[in-house]
Amino acid sequence: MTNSASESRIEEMDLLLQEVRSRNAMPLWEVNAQRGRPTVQPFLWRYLDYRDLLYRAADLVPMELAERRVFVFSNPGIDKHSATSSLYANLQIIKPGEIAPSHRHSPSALRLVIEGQGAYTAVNGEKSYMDPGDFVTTPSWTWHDHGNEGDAPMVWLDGLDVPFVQSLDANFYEQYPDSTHPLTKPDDLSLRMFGAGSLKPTWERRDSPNSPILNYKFERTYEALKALADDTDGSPYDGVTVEYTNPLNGGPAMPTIACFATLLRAGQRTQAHRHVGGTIYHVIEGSGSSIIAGTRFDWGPKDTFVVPSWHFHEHTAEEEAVLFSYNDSPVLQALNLYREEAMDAPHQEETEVFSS
Ligand code: GTQ
Repeated sequence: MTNSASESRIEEMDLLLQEVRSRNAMPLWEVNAQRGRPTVQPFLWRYLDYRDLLYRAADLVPMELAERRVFVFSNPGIDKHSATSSLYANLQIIKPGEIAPSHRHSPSALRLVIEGQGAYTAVNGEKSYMDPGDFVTTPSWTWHDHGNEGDAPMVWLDGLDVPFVQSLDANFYEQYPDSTHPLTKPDDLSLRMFGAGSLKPTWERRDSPNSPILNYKFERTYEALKALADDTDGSPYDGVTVEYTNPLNGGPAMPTIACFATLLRAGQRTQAHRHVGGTIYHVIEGSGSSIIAGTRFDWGPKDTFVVPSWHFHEHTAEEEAVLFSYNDSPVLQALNLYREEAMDAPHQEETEVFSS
C-alpha cells in the first residue's frame, strides 16, 4: 500500500469508529486497545489514620442520618468506592446507647471486631455480644441490627459483597419497621449448636449455603491456630491458616465470601504465590510486612490491606501475628474460574516500600 492509501484508510477507520460510537456501539479492537483501564491496586489502610475521623463522625453524624456510621475503604485504582472490585472493607463505629436499626439486604456481610466491648449484633432473632477478634456472619437477606450497650464506642471492620451483587444488578434492601427485630433464640445458641466441630446435633438436618454460626469467637480461633502452630508448619504460602467453614457442609462461611484466620510465627516468612480472588487482609494482632507485586507493605495491629487478584504476595511476621482475611474465591470456584500458582523463586524482589 502506498502512504496516501494507508493514510486514507486510517481516516476512513476513524470515521467508521465515530459512526459506530454515535450508535452506542464500539468495535472490539478499540475496546481491547483502551489503555489505563482501572484495576485494583495493592493498598494499605492504617487504622490510626482513620480512628480519630471515625470518632469525629460518631460525634457529628447522627445514627438516624447514617443508618450505619461507616467509612468505605476506597481502592485508589478503581472508580467505584470499594476495597476490591467485588468486596467492601468498611469501618463501622457505634456509640454507647445507639442502635443501628434492623434491615436486610441481598449482599452478604461479615464483621471482624476491632475495638470496644458491650455491643451486640442480632441476626434473624439471635443475639451475640462481640469482642475484639470475633468474626460475625450476616448472611444474605437476614434481618440484623447492632446495639452498643457498653460505655465506650465500638468499632469493627465490615466485609460485604455489595460491589459484586451490584455488578449483577441483584441488590435488594428492606428496612424493618422497628429499630430491633424480635429475639427468638437464646444468645449465641448457634455457636453452641454448631461450634463443636466434629460433634454435630443429630436432630438438626437442615442444610444451608450459609454457616449457621453467628459469632466465631476469637478465643476459640486463636486456640485452634496455636494448637496447629505448635506441631505443623502450615502452608508454605499462607502459613498456619484455617478457614471459617459452614459446619453443615464444610463449605465457605457464606456462598460468595470465604473467610480465613492465619497465624504467622515470629520471624516466619511465607513463599510467594498468586491466585485469583482479590483478598482483604486485616491484622488482628502482631506486626510484620507483606510484599505484594514487589512493593513492601508494613503492617501492625488493626491495619487492613488488599492483595489484588493475580498479584504475587508473601508475608513476614516480625512478631507472632494473627491475620483475618476474606475473598470471593467461592464464586470463582463455583464458576470454574479459580486458578493459583506458586512463583518460580520462593521470594520476590522488594522494589518499593508503600507509603500512603
Ligand atoms: O452493618 O448492615 O458497612 O448494611 C455497609 C452496609 C454495614 C450493616 C456496612 C450495611 C452494614
